[in-house]
Amino acid sequence: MVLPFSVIGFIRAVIAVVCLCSGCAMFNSANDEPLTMRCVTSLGDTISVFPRLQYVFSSPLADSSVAVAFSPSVSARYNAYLNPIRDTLTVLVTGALEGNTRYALRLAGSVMGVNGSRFNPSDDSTVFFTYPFETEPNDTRAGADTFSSTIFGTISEVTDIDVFADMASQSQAVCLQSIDCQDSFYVVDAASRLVSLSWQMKQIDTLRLPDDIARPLYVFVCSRSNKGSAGNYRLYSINR
Ligand SMILES: [Ca+2]
Repeated sequence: MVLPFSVIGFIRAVIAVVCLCSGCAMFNSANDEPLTMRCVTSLGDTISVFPRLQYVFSSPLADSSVAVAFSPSVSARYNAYLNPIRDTLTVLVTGALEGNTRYALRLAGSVMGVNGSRFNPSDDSTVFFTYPFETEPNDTRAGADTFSSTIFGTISEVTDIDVFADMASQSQAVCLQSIDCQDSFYVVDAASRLVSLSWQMKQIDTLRLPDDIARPLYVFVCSRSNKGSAGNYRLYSINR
């Protein structure tokens, strides 16, 4: 019997669909790989007390939200959110973690990828250490915090002042990185000489110190009063 051309075409199409579905099934079974979560933020030895950590999953998640858990537990404000295609988790800490502290961060519950595989909190965790954080009250020289390389702080209101004694004997510059704000600073040396920047509006302001500066130095961090800006910052020195 000779089948009409249109019937042969139909049969071929059915066979193609069956093969395609079969191929998909094989692909699915081959795709049953364990779901993994990889931290793509460079953690180094020590990180900010206001970290922004990002994790990439090996498969987009079926879940619409993900919770994380810090150990030790934190009272700082933070958000954990997925990107629109649900394959990247961002953990943004906007309050301050404890300074000089070792933290472990893991998922608070298991999540499932769209391929059906799961990632459990026990599967992996991120460990990091935080830089020092200011201790209030530190509004005067007498109550100054000390720092030798890096310290973080918060100008909590426009009238707040944070004073730090720079214990580094070789610092040639003092730098202030404003985080989501515009803080300001100036230096008073041991001979009560004021050293300040003529212009401060960058995210990172760098103040070069004169060679004859009298140590120890006191760094005064404050808000930019004419802008009314207050917020988080990183203070650090550059050594010779
Ligand atoms: Ca203060």
